[in-house]
Amino acid sequence: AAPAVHGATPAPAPTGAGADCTHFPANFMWGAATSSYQIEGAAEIDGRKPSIWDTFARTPGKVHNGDTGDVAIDHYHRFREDVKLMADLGVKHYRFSIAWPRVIPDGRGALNAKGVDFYKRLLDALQEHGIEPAVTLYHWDLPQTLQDEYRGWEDRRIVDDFTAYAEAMGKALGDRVPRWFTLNEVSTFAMIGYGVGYPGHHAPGVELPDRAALHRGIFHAVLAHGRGVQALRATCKADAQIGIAENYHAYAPIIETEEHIAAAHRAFALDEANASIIMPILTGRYNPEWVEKMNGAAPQATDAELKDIGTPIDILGFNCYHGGYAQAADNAAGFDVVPTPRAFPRMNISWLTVTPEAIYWGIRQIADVAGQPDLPIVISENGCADAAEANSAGLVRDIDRIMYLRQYLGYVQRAVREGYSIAGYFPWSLADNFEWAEGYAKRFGMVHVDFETQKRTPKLSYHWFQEVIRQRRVV
Ligand code: PSG
Repeated sequence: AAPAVHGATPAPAPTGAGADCTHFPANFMWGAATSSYQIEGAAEIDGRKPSIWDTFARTPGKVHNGDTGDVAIDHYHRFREDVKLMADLGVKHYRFSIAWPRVIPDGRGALNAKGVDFYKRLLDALQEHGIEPAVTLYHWDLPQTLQDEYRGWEDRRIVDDFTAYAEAMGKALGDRVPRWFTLNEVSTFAMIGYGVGYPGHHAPGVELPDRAALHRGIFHAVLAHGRGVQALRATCKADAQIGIAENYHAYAPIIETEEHIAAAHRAFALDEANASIIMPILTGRYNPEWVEKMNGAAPQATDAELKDIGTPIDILGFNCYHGGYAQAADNAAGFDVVPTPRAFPRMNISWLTVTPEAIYWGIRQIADVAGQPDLPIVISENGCADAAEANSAGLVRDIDRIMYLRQYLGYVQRAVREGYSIAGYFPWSLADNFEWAEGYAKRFGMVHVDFETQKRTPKLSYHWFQEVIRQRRVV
């Protein structure tokens, strides 16, 4: 046996409820996150119809290795085991999404009771373990029928169809779900999916829209969000927290001086995704400076539409993976975005630079720039792919993920310490899953999944996060 080492006892769980310099507050929400198409499988079971992702993934050449979500991690049949993994992890919150084409197979019209029943079984299992659900209505699996009929988000009709879907889910599940997110990452599915056709939130073979059409699509999404909030508000429990999960773009000042902080704040306000999505949602208006800069491509909204887009929300989900840097500059805009050097550290997937400050500045910019210092923010996603190998006992030692999460969580804690309104942290993801156009080649899970046998094995990061939750600090 190894000799005893003095001072090697792990810190005890904290006793007080409040946050101090080292501990997160006792009521801080620790969770895990997933999405329907990425985990459920059961693509043709119990009346589910295809989504645009089924179509995309089944089109040769679109997804790495020809992978699809047909089976994924078979969560549809194995959700009890997955809930047990969450319970053992120690999370009291779970963010998942509802597959629209499972519950309303053609996107509008009659509810598919068998599809709704699946989510009721899942809610039952969560309740048995004391885990609170946080439900996303739209995590990119648009019913294919709506894409075929009117090109999905590009058409105004999507607003009414999404609102009706939100109302139907509020009625079916609203008595049991305390937290809701309307949409996941408008900026990703619109600007990347519709804008450049990758990672493919666009029907195959359909021509990509021009910039003005792209912004009409984004406009439909933010309007659908606002109307969706109203529909949920009308159908859910009075104290339900309703919001959106968005990966708005955060900018860190190159150095923390007054002038660079001001420059980063301006970079945030004028960023094309922020100016067209999170800012109108939180302020009920478009920044006139941005509208002018867009030279006719910004959306035209009536006062009534602006009011709907800006419908007050109770919670903001911040999906944060990386961010940009800005500096004060002697130009008309007053700032420069500093390009991330090409050889910057990355987390095993091309776009994921290690920029942990972004999570702090993203929280702060909601307070300082969007003018919402009291809006509770939860980190609704944060995570990375790993390149770790298993030891002889089968334990994936993903110290790369732990290194990444430690740094980001440290900056979340800085925001807590400084009094910003940050209420929870949901790493992406509970388990390895279908990583969109990357298929199963990129693993974002704290639990390893053998995609052949569906065997789940907690990775080292799972044990690390368990200890973070127990000690309520970055360990
Ligand atoms: C987020 C950000 C970028 C690409 C993809 C995402 N980016 O900056 O280039 S997707 C986001 C999503 C979830 C994914 C996860 C990891 O909500 O479904 O699996 O992040 O990519």
